[in-house]
Amino acid sequence: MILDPDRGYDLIGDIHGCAHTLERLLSELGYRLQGGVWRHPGRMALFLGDLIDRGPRIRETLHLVHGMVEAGEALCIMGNHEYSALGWSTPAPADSGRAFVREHTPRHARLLKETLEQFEAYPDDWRDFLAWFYRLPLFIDAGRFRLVHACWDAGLIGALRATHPDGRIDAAFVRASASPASFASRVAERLLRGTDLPLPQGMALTGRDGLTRTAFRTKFWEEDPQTYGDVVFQPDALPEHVAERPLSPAQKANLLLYGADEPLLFVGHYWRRGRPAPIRDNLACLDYSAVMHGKLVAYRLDRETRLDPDKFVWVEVERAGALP
Ligand SMILES: [Mn+2]
Repeated sequence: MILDPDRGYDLIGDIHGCAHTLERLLSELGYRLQGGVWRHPGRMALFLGDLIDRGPRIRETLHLVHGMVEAGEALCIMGNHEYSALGWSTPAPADSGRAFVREHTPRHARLLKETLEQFEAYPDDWRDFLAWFYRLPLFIDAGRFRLVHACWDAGLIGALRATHPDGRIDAAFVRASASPASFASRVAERLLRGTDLPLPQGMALTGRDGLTRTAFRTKFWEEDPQTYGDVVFQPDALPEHVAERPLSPAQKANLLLYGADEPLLFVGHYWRRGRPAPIRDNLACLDYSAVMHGKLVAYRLDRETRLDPDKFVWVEVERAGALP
């Protein structure tokens, strides 16, 4: 996808239903509500996915972003939460042993709970947005910069492009992903959830989001890592004895490396904390846990080919009822 080189771009991380915070951020960036759509005279917003789930104004968020995309004021890629909503709503193939692509377990239900509740009185609206999720590409490659929700895997993206040149998937793709070994499942997992490693045998960690996991999220850009601690990339630290564990040769061989000389890459997904900054001068994560009372973060991209630490803009999310 080739974007207009004369336009500036504002990349925006995971919103998760924080529509008021998004309005504050857009306002801060100089966008104004005109004719029902947020617009900027010379810039375009690029959303990194995960518009839904967890937050208080999911429906408003979808209307806002959808309105901007329809008006040509924004583009939006798919996050793992939109993909999960499609999987939840899509019957699985008969031979898969599942009823739905994303099984209706209590854990999955909990993640989608706020979304389904907020759309309970608007079933047609929800059906329209599910259809719209298929319009959201899994990645955007604009040449000098790239967007993906969690992880740029050049091999899988190359293969996906052969069948889905614009990065948009369809219901057949989602149905195929009911089988964990399928190409569709590998693409969705890798691009939208990133890379991970299993925790040592029998170990499970409970994250800030209250979910218990037997794997931890890993970096896909580390040159020559030696230990688990060198590759961990998530808000919850590994216990020291796990962080010190050496990576096996097989684990090292399986790690991805997004090179320091590749185009600028923007991701969301990782629940970062602290002051927004580049990870490396060609890599930024813009998810700073807005829905967990963190920050909603944007990066203002112009013509630069290396990220500028001074071009991050953010709004703090205030706790409801907190004193000013
Ligand atoms: Mn997210």
